[in-house]
Amino acid sequence: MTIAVCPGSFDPVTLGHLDVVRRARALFDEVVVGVAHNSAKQALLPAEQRLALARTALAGLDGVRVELVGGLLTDFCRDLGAVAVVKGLRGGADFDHELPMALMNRHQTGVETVFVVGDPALGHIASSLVKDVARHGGSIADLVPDGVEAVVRAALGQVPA
Ligand code: COD
Repeated sequence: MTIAVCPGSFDPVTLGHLDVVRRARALFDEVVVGVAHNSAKQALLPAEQRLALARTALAGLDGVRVELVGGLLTDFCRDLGAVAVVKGLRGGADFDHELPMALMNRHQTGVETVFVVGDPALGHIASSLVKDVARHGGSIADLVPDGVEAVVRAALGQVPA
């Protein structure tokens, strides 16, 4: 039984994330989606809301569950017995950003990072851009799973929660 962890901020979960999780699940017996805090980013949605949205979006995907990452990602992986971290790549900039983390994580506990290339049709989707589009009044309906747009708009103060 091989377990992999798909970590992210999921602020909010997008169709790009779902693509990465599905690709990870095709490689590993179980995928644990880890909703983490990115210290380099100020989150729009609180962790519990990011967790709930990711759980709803991934409900029904066999062999996939969603949990909060409390401390270090490597401790989370070790506690689960995960053999790999799976990250998605949209291009070279993603790889440059991810490589130092992959090296640091392997240095800490030996956990490997597996990179999957995302669907290029979703390569324009990033949570930060999704929030920018919503913030300026654009539609994000075709970028995020059902139910996410309303939560983002409420968090931005555009509609009642
Ligand atoms: N196509 C392909 N991949 C995609 C797409 C898309 N359209 N959208 C997102 N992804 C991938 C990203 O490349 C990333 O791999 C993953 O999905 C998650 O993305 P985000 O934006 O939700 O999450 P990030 O990038 O903010 O990552 C947050 C983490 C906290 C998980 C990350 O910073 C991390 O792994 N940190 C390590 C924490 C730690 O323990 N640090 C100490 C040692 S380094």
